Amino acid sequence: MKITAARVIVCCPGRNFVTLKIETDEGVTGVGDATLNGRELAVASYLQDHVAPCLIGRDPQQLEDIWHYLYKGAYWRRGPVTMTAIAAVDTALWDIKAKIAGQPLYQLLGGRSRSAVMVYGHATGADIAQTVDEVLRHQEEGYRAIRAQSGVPGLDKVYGVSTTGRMYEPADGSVPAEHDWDSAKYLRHTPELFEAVRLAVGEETHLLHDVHHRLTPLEAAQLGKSLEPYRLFWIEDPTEAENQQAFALIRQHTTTPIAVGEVFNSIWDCKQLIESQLIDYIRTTVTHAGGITHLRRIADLAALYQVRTGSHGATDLSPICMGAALHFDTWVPNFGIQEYMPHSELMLSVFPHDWRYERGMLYCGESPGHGVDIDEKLAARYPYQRAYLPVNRLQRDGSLHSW
Ligand code: GCO
Ligand code: MG
Repeated sequence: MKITAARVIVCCPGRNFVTLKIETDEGVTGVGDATLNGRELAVASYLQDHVAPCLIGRDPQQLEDIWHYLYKGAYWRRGPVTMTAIAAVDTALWDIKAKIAGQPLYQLLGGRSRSAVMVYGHATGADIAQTVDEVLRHQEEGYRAIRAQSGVPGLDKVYGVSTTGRMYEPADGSVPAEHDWDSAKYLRHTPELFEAVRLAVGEETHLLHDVHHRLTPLEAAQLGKSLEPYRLFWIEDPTEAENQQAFALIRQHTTTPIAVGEVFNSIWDCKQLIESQLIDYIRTTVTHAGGITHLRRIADLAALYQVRTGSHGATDLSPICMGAALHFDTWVPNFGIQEYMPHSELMLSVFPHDWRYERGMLYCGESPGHGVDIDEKLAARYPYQRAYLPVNRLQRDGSLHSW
């Protein structure tokens, strides 16, 4: 069997998605997600101009060799653009391999470790009262784990809080929007939020929170300590993670569990965090961390240190990523939780899929492959529209801060 084409499809059915479709001389095809929010066309070009010509004529079944060919063969290693492109190829090739075997993908990984995948949903509100209402609505809908974010008094636009009343979708505009930030205001507000939320939901529901890289290590330690009475499932990205050692300081001061890794793209980004047991959950995804082949290496390393998976699952990852992630989650022994931000009906119709959500759990399908495809005709009706993630500035003097 030989690869005959590798085509990049860029579409915007409400938000941008980049998809790679690999075709073979025997008619079997596979798809992979290559969406890197706000930098979509860089990955599209990487795939189209540099990767696709090297794939033609190769045996699609040799996906391990192709992974290393693309990783070592580029000479320039790692980075979000490269690793997202490699991930798309890897996901499409796993799809093809499983279709050839006539098996759902999780069977090729080692089979089923669980009957369903526990997810967390997003509850956001402009203030504490609205957030509590949203958390209760999610609880009634069957969610067992809920992420709570709320507006902060004195701050205009805050990460995770929708300004339109619709689902939160941060990428927008012909140039990046500007948000403002003040860590002291946030640190005063967040324990009050979780006191109210915990009181309202009772003890059984898991609660999560995303700090979005905004605190210093010491501030993050203060936050973790102040949230201990409310027994969170995790705080996510409490500080920037380039310096992995920084997490040691947070760890010394708090037992609130920590999740990191949605912006990581390789095992090297989290090696020290995992080996020194500085985190509890690793959030790397199929799409941004080199595909199933590389994510499996990360999960296996994590298992040695009792770190569990908690894959990123925002709407900027396409329904293809979700399909592949659910096969991975169904197999991976050290599964923790899966993020779930539902896509719109339109987005879902562009990506026909066999996975489904039911009362707080996601289920991968049983059809051969990862179970997701792209309707190219429909996708062609929604051309790319430039959109950026916001930038963030300190309220006190306008200095640029992590968003
Ligand atoms: C999350 C994330 C997202 C990111 C987004 C960036 O935990 O879901 O932080 O909301 O901000 O994926 O593209
Ligand atoms: Mg996050």
